[in-house]
Amino acid sequence: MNINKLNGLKENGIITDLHLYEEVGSTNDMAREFAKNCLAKEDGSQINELFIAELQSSGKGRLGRSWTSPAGTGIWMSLATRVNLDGDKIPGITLLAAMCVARAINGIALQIGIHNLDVKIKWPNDIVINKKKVCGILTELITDPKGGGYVVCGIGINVNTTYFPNEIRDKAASLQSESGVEWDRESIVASVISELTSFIRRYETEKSLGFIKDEYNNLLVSLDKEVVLVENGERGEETFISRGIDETGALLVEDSEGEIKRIISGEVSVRGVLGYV
Ligand code: BT5
Repeated sequence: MNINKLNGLKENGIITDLHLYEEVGSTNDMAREFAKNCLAKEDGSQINELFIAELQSSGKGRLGRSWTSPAGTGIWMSLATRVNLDGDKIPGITLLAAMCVARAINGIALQIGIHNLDVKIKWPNDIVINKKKVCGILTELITDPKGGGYVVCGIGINVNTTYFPNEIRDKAASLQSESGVEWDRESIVASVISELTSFIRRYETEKSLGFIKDEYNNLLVSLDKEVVLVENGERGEETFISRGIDETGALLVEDSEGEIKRIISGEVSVRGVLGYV
């Protein structure tokens, strides 16, 4: 990662500081430590601090899962920012981040002359290309007892990765594997972070995801398709039709009687009837 190409983020006031590491356990853990210190010192109301690593030795997924983060080929980054939002609004930040990643990939693809990349969002926290996962997002909250707190939004993007371990080979992909060309990691970081910081500020004011809803739903891999629900690792028998998110970020699914059920991220996940997507 070329730090000089990222200095603009700081010079333009988009982030307050950038921490770039060769190797860490997890950038989310670095960002959490930082946020906890700010909280202890009651010092950080304007914080937008970015942590990036070339390699994560224990990258984290959700629910104790791990995130494969080999050296130099991907973007492993976490944004720590103070938010004035209640806890139930925090999962919405994952949806904002997914939207920013999808936009960044699509925008840069056009600039470099790629017109047919099938970039989709798999609610709530994955970006897929050709139905394979290229990005995962892990949002955590460090609560302030006085209200709000710090959000750590961790984003992992497989950019120029060409080798995946056996466990994820069938479902993982990278921008390079799906487009056949190398991508500039710094341009993606700059695009995602400048948009994400402004989306988070807007979400804080509006307390609703209404401003991304339509565009998000257009990018949704499952929209108007059959899905099954997975609860505590168990695939349900019943099939539903995915109808996209509402303003709160819940996924609406319709059963065979036409009844709509709201799925809150974190409680249940959604799979295509034939597998992961
Ligand atoms: C996620 O969890 O997708 C959240 C991943 C967040 C990673 C970022 S990197 C920067 C920051 N620092 C961290 O420590 N984490 C964040 P989940 O939905 O639970 O998916 C995890 C599952 O994705 C694993 O169980 C694997 O099946 C699969 N997986 C692991 N590594 C992958 C990779 N590099 N590409 C695609 N799939 C992967």
